[in-house]
Amino acid sequence: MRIDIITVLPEILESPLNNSILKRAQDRHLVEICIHNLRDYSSDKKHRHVDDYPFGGSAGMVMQCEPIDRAITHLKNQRSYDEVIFTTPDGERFSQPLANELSLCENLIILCGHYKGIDHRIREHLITREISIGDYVLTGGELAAVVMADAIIRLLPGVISDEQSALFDSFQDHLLAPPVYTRPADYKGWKVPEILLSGHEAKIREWELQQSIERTKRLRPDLLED
Ligand code: 6GU
Repeated sequence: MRIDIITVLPEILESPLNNSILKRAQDRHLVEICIHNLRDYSSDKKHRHVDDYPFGGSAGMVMQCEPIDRAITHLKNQRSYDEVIFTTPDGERFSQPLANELSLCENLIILCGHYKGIDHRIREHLITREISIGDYVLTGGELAAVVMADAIIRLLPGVISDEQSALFDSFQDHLLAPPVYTRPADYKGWKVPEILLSGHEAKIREWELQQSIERTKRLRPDLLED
């Protein structure tokens, strides 16, 4: 998979995408992440501006068509893309099923929203999918792009060491994960549940499932309604 991210703030994306599991995934060529500075596509060679005042006189600045069109066209001339995603609080809600779906794509563009918004003609003509990560407003779409890229990349085959582990995630089966424990079995009198020390494999799996169901009923009953 290849993910191209277009942003005015490349620095925000660098660290989270170039550490730990996402870094290793790139080193092992399981994913290619390319970050593009939108200002490189500005026709204003001196100030490299990419935004302008909105028509109609409202407050704030709006990202212009031209730099975005040039950036996206430049990428599309090199390969075909499954989706051109725009991160925006008024988009479709990001979720595990959507991460699963996007993880099957070959090439993705993510355009990070900023300022007051982007010229609506970009959304009409170039964007294929508008996605929000939740009902709250961030200063920009960069953190949302990182969240989406992380959720998608960890699903790619080989990215997570235990190939099975993504299948057992909370949400994949509409259940929260059971609690986990490690040594020591008794820490200051705080004891690990007996069953986990018993060695009865089948009983332990049954206990974990019961824990998952109980935690889901108590903490996220909405997950069981679907
Ligand atoms: Cl994608 N962008 C911004 N600016 N705020 C958000 C968001 C995106 N998703 C939730 N809040």
